[in-house]
Amino acid sequence: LALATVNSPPASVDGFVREFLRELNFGQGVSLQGSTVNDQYLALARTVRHYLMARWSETLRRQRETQAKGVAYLSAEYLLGRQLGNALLATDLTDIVGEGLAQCGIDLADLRAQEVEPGLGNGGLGRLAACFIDSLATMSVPCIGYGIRYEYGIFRQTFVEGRQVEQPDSWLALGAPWEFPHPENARLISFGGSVETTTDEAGVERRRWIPAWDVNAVPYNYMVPGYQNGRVNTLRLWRAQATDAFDLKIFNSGDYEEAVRAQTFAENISKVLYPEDSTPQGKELRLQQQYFFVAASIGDFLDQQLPEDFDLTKLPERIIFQLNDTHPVIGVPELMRVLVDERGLEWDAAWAITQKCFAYTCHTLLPEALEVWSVDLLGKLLPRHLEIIYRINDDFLAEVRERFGDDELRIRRMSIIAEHPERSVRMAYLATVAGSKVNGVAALHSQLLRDKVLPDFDEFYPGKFTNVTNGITPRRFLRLANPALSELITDAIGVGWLTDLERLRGLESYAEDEEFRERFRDVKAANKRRLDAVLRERDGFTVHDDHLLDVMVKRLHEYKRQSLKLLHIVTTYDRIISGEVAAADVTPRTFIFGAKAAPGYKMAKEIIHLINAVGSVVNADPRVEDRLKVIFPPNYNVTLAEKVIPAADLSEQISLAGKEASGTGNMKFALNGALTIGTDDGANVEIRELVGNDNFFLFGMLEPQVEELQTRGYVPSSFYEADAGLRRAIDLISSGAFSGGDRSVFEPVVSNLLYEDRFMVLADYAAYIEAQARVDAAYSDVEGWTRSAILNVARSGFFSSDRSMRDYIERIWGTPPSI
Ligand code: 26W
Repeated sequence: LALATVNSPPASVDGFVREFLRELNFGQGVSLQGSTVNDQYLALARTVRHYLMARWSETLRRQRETQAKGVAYLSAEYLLGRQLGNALLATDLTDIVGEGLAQCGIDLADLRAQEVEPGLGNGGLGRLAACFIDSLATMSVPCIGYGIRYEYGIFRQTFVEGRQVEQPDSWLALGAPWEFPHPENARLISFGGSVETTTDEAGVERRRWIPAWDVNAVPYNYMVPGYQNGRVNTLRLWRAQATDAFDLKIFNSGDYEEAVRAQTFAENISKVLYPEDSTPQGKELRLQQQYFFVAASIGDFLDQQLPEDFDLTKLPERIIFQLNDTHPVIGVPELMRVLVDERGLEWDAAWAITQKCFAYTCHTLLPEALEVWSVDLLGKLLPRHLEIIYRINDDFLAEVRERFGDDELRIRRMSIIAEHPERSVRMAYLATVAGSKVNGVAALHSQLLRDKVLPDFDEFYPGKFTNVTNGITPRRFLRLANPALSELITDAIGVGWLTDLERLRGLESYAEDEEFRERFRDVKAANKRRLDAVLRERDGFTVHDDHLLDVMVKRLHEYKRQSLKLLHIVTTYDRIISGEVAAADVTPRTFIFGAKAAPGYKMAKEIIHLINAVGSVVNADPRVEDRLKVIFPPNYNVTLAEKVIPAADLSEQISLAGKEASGTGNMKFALNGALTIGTDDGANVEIRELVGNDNFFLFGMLEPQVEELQTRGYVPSSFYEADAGLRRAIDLISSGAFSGGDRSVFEPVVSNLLYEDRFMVLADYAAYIEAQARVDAAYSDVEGWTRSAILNVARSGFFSSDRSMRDYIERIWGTPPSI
């Protein structure tokens, strides 16, 4: 029996050193003297894994025993960030490991810096999934995360003459110490072919899918440790591998090249993350990816996680499949296919189960981001699934007819199948019809989802729509990213806040404490120096510690309005060089941008070029007297976020109202004591309500005003004509001042703003400039600013992803915490 349990190595410095050297010598195959930093990092990661192993196997054992209801989080993206620091925090081994490594002559920080983060996501949606699984593990909720083990994650961004150039992200190249591959548990995933009617033993006619080709889905398991609670959940990512049939071809056909091509074709499925953010690229490979991971995950759950004699009508008591946006929605017809075609259930029984087993989270409002798949493509790749979707739609529309009569307009509006511009499946509609609940990701977003995107469905399904405001894990984004602030907090309010973030309220009274304010400022200054050191080494940038640090980090998208931020910078610069203000009277500011553009998104790439161009000119102009600095470190990712956010004074959240579903960066900044300048959009609304108007710089049109202006007819050039400051800023860009006199370089950006401006940058310009003046005034009051910053921290407890998880449990999942 003793052999059945996994034992942890001793949690002592000696115990750790022994274990570490064993991994270095026998795992990595090197002596301490002969080891590289990478050897040491890999050995350390494996050693830390040992300490999590007993908890992991105990978690799995308890799950088998209790069969408690759990969550299967289905997400095409997980933007995890580095693992080592988080694993050390979860096991409380940071000090022991630091000391043990020091005895070996190694600096823990050097090994942490060696880790390449798994960037298996694009932005907000992928990072949210990572925060959620962290919170569920910490709250002891049974959860398995399912996704894709991309061989190449989000591209590495470089700049060549200020323009974005993408490089492959070979995150696996130096070893992957956190993963546990299980090729023996591979599952066969089929594609293509046709559907036949057959008669079963009972003489009943059944549809049967005869696929044309298949690939293996190989599971790779990753530990998801809870914070010092003895629990380790699982993240299971699937890798595509060619089946033996492909190998056989190599021998049989004699056409070696063709056989290898076929193998490459199959394995391409998990080769690379699609770097598009917010515009669905209707690519066949993308649909293959989606079906690949969802079919593997649902099959895995039914075959591996349930007892053999399980009564499938009880499935909703065991699992909820949470759909992270529409990417996994093909799971709906897949579960129907498995239940009806493979397990022999009647359609209605299967549908009753399916409707209880899925819930859908929508992460957008942009119409172009709502996924549709053409019926042609679906029919070619997944013919049986297409049939099932048609049947779901027929049944659904029959219900609509029953309620509303032959209201053909309504039927056409609500049909899961769109007829124009080509016949296609609206995945968000399918998810809404199939899901037990549909949620948006912030209060405003959920409201707009009901009112603007899916109003017919809201009317048809009372009670189906709900909100769960996003959250962020305080373990990574406060404790790990900002140890200095964490220590200050603990000194003030004691321990316990890290798993009960509302306790930060206890800091409110400290906002009035002069000595605390000074310590708080010291922390901010230290974080700026830390960022300075990182950026110097990484890109050669400096961060002045006497500058207001003004930060805009997020994907580059027109709706997020990096160009509005740019117009503010250009206006400030113009005021200096035109002599309107003395440089000495300008609040010294360093502007930091971080943003990747989808490789095919032209305008976004032009804006990146313009940011870099403005930066080069402003930074080098002696008239500015170093009071403005624009820095744009390439390849913004989770690792860099952890250094940038704790140093920030001002958080830029300036999307056009009604366009940003939630935002989560906004929460990270507030929690780390930055003040927000922001529109009334996404979760900004809730941030402002909580931190208070006095501690937030609100500006810009509200969503109804945006709507109104749109209907009235928006003419951006009229704002240009009417505002001298705006005119000067735009004219300065057009003049070639940032492009060596060449007026053509930024012409596309300028004419887009003047004649199109889909996201109303020019309409909000004046309000933004005015709000930035309020920022300058507030910043000059050092004590007042610090007070506001502390109140931002104290009042951000709501934005813990632990709270988001409690809301999901209560409103959607009904999964009680396990033991
Ligand atoms: C298929 C193409 C595609 C790819 C990504 C369509 C849509 C997306 C996502 C919806 C983009 C995304 O990441 N959305 C963001 O989700 C975050 C987490 O909920 C929110 O905080 C952001 O506001 C939202 O833009």
